[in-house]
Amino acid sequence: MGVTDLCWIEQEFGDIRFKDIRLVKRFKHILKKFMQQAQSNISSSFENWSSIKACYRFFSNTKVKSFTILKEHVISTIDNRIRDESGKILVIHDTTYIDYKNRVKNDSLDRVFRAQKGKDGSLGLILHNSLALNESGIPLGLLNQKFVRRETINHPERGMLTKQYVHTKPIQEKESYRWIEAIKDINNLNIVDKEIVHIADREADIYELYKYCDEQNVKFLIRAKENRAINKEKRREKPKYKLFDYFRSLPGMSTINIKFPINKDVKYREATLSISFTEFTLPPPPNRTYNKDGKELANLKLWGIIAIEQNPPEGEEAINWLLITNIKVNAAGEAIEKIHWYTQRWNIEIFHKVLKSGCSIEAAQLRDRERLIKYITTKSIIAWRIFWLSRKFNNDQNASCSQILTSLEQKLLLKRFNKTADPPKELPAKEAIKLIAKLGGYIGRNCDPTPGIISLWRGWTRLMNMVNDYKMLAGIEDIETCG
Ligand SMILES: [Mn+2]
Repeated sequence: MGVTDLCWIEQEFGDIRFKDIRLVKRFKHILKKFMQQAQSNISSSFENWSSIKACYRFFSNTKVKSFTILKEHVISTIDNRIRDESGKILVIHDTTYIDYKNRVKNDSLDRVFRAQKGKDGSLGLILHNSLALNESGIPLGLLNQKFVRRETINHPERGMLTKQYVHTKPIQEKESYRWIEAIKDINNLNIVDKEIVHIADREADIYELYKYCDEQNVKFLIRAKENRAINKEKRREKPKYKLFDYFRSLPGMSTINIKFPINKDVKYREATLSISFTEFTLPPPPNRTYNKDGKELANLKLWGIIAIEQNPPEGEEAINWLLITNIKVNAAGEAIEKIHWYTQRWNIEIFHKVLKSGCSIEAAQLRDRERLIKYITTKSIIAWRIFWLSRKFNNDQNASCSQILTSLEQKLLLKRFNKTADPPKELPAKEAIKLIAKLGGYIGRNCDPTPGIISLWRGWTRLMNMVNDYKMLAGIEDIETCG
């Protein structure tokens, strides 16, 4: 099975139903084209005007729902991939802001703010994703996706549209409720026999999220933001301990070395972390009230792990993480495991980069909110697939090249690098990935790390163009069959 033929699309979306059977066929064709031309927008993904028009018509058809597309991918993620995993499933949550500047002049989009003093932010969409990974960081698929609506008001002093301030509202009415809602939705999927851990950065440090997880026995690992009062016995008691001060005062219990990604030329940096952990109780924040937030405001029993970098290199910000979890941490090994999970959070940033730069969703020519959402949902599946491809076969020593490429694609790839035209049967997928990345600018000396996702998608696009040109010149029909 090759990646570019329809087989994976059949596997992933075999059961998808729109109200019209022709729409199913169209959808699969669009996916195939998007996969071949990941970086293109609609008009350059297709060869002729009628296909372009058909694609636009697909996204504007009211019978096509983004919900249907996502749901089918979520089911396949669970049934085809999560089921096969033996370890824990890490679900990483994060929000990305999709920017359409001010070229879309309608109020179906949201103000997404960039730091520009005295100017209204640009219009766009706020996308909250929940991506499932296994413990070695292979992305298994999306389990949830939300487009958050942002309420804006005219700020009286600044004289501009701004995010509405909502301190006085209950959590269900706040924008931050998305973090809890996503976890609830995933919990309601009832994925049985798998241990799921929800992971998020400091934005998700929300009492109600911890409370929901506590009530539902849902596991989480979240980085703390607020220096909350902890270990109080009575609600009105004057706090003796603050979260950060308390954990910083603990003696170091262990050290670990981690390698983690950074946004620089060198992709990774190593760090030695000193670790301490202990349990604590988290009372409801003082501004929660009976009327606004209900009466069940429990003291939660949680564990905290603090990881502080020893001797960070000059000019680098030292790692200083305080992670909160409702999974028991009684031994250094258990604390270290959680730190490793947290380093996997970075993968959602990579996913968002693939979606925005790799799949060019900000270059979409669509204007309407609903159409954009359907388009972005479709591209999200392509972004996941490319990401999955790069991870899955970088690690798997046994995978063969034919799991990713059709024989024609293999031949052209090898020819391009002056290798024998008949691929040896044992050419590993890992080598093919390297060659594809080389097409995209990866140097691939022995000392280089495995190829990054950027060179991979660039190389991927080039290879697909080579294949298309070859087919055109040789007069080969694009036959769409599977099996
Ligand atoms: Mn974030």
